[in-house]
Amino acid sequence: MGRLIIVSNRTPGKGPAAGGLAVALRKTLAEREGFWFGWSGKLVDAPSSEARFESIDGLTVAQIDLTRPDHHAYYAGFSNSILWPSFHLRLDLATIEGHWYEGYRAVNQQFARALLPHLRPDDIIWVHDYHLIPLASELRNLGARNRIGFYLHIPFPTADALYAIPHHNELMRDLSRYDLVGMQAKRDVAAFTEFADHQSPSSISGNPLKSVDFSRSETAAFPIGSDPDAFASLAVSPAATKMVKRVERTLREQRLILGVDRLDYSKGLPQRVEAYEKLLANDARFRRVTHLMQIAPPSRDSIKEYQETSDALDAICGRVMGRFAEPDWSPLTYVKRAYGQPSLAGLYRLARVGLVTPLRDGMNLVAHEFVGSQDPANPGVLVLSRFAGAAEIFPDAIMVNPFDTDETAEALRMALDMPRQERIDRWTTLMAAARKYSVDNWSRNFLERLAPATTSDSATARKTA
Ligand code: ADQ
Repeated sequence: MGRLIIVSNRTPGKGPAAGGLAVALRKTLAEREGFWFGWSGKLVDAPSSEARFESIDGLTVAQIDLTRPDHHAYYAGFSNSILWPSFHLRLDLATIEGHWYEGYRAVNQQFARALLPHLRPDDIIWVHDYHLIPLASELRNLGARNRIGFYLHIPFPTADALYAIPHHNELMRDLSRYDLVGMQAKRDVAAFTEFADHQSPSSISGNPLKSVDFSRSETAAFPIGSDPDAFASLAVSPAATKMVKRVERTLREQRLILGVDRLDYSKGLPQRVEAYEKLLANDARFRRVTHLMQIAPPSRDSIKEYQETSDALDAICGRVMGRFAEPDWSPLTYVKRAYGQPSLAGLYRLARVGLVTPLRDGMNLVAHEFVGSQDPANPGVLVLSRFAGAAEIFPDAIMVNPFDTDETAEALRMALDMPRQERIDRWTTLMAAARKYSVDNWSRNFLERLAPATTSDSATARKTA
């Protein structure tokens, strides 16, 4: 069985892994030989061309350092000010500085040069996310002939949003150099296929661009998930119970509506609070008996658009407080910090409503984690954006258009009024879907498709056949 090399922008750090994804990939790596390759988090004037290997909590990690200017162009620049907003259809929030592409390309070349000397011919390489689209091209230019797969964690854009990205044709050519391109949802594969079938009309000079040949690359949807049964156990763990007790003391009889997100404009946070404001304005019966808790730790806060989202959220939370708070009742709590998974699991279980309303999202793991954490005898209700990849997995959630705050307010009303039996029926179907699309199945399915003969399951199957 070939080794597995996972490549992502950052490698997992010491201590308990923060996200389900890191836990799942760690588990995959623990089952076979290989290592995880990525940026160390260090910025230096003259990075070594050699990767540093170390063992972190039993996981072999190889890291390189970057220069500050390269990192800026690659990370805050091309990746997060061009690709992220464009792929989320927010061209209004993109900063198109074409020169960032050079830094983006340079960092991908640096990754490839540092990785190549450590590759064996039968290694399987699994590259993660939009920061590293050119990596297969760069490795292949240096002579690598390995099976290389790519997984896009964010949505694939519509063709015209893609055309707005500088060098989009080169990026698509880069994608065609992977053996397998995995996406979150059928919607993404459809958008990709539309691009592949009707490629770039013409260049500035009016000459048709040479179209990209995708015939050697396979593209398919591999929806990511969480470990719902692990969340079910976590939600009743001592650490979760401690958090639940703390919050229950302040909530008393109020029903909790919970949002948990990175502070990002794609998550629809101001619209969500506005929907809650409409719920309170439209129906006085929900005042004093409901409470919205939004947990949203800052992310990418060196980027202006993220600071603006944070300001917008501050403003609307302040407005709702000013409009509805009373000396002995506050309608919402807004917490700008990260919590460990046990605390989150406890809060998910305590919540009557999980409010997951991104404007656009690759998948949204919070939806999966919320479902996993519920009490089967008295579950909460998932209110879910139809523009999250999760909408394809969880059709039994209450589905909303997050741009339509009247509709979201109505969905909140329905969720808060929903009888217990209907909550149980809906949750039972949601939990079955969360189990079917677990993160373990996701990584197994992707690797099985990327390198059918080399995964442990198929090897065992062949031996026992
Ligand atoms: P994200 O945009 O980060 O991920 P999401 O899928 O919701 O979005 O994952 C967030 C993760 O961070 C969850 O595991 C959640 O528990 C955790 N988290 C959020 N807020 C937290 C807090 N306050 N404290 C601690 N942990 C918190 C990108 C894509 C998604 C895609 C994932 C995985 O944008 O669409 O689902 O990758 O592929």
